[in-house]
Amino acid sequence: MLTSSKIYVAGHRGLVGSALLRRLQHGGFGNIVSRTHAELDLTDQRAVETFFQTEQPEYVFLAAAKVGGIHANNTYRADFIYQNLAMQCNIIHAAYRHGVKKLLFLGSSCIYPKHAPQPMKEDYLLSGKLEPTNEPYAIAKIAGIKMCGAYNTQYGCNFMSVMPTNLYGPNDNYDLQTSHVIPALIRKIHQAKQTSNDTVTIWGSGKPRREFLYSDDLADACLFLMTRYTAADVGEFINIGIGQDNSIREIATLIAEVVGYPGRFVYDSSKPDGTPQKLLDISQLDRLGWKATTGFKDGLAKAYKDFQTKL
Ligand code: GFB
Repeated sequence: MLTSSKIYVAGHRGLVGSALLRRLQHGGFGNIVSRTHAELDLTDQRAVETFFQTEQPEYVFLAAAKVGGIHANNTYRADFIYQNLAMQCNIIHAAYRHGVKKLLFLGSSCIYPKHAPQPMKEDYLLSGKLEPTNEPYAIAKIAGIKMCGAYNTQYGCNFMSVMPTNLYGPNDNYDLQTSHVIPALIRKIHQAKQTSNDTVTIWGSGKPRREFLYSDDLADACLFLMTRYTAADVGEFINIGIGQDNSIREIATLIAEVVGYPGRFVYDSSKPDGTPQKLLDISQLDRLGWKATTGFKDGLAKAYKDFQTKL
């Protein structure tokens, strides 16, 4: 991939896509194309085909997805499976038809079985039952991995799949009903501090463990893989994470420190815990020579700053 290459970032306004855009611009890549949702509906096959026909991108980052936290995944089950399957089908097929040189497909660590041994190695895929709260989303992401693999085998494409762990960073979704845990807790804890409320409610037991990667680190890893490796080098897909996790209770405590909130937490057991632990085995990525650089507390402080700019 050259700095003059034509690169399409699908989903450039989201948490991952916006980080990719920043990273590409920082790396001197100046020929980037993107479209907002209003300009191009990625679930519309004909519109996607016309876009590829007109723009002829050489490289594609497929970061467009219908995403959300545990409650959104569990509530909008049809939207999560339909929209994700449709978007990725349309983009991957159009990338093949228009001779895209390399495509990077972003999945999620929820593709692994609910009770997979920890840390989760790439070859644990499809070795057990999925977590029910996000099964439709996970099935769509598994289909994306398999689709990239099938196009590589049958048509000689170079479509690489990466599985990031849970993410956080600028441009996150702070809506309490649909967001992931970090933006939700940033908002709840900030509001409790502003209103001098001495408790904050945490969904579930606070015991599940999650690994969190800062979105700019993910973008850096994607660029590292895209510029140095082929899909064949990477295998079916590769995990991207930091190799460490924390309980939700510990994460809430860290956020309270960042925000400067002295109150305590109460737990709402009517809300689901989801997967008990999601920690990725990152030895493959480690062998290729990439490591995350943002410390968790620094990343949380940056995310809190981003939230404050949105107030
Ligand atoms: O981030 P989160 O929604 O997604 O929740 P998952 C992680 C954990 O935090 C769960 C708890 O145990 C939640 O019950 N939690 C505590 C909260 N308080 C809150 C809160 O106020 N809001 C939210 N959202 N959670 C998603 C999947 O699973 O992770 C997706 O549904 C995707 O498919 C994504 O894979 C990365 O980690 O449980």
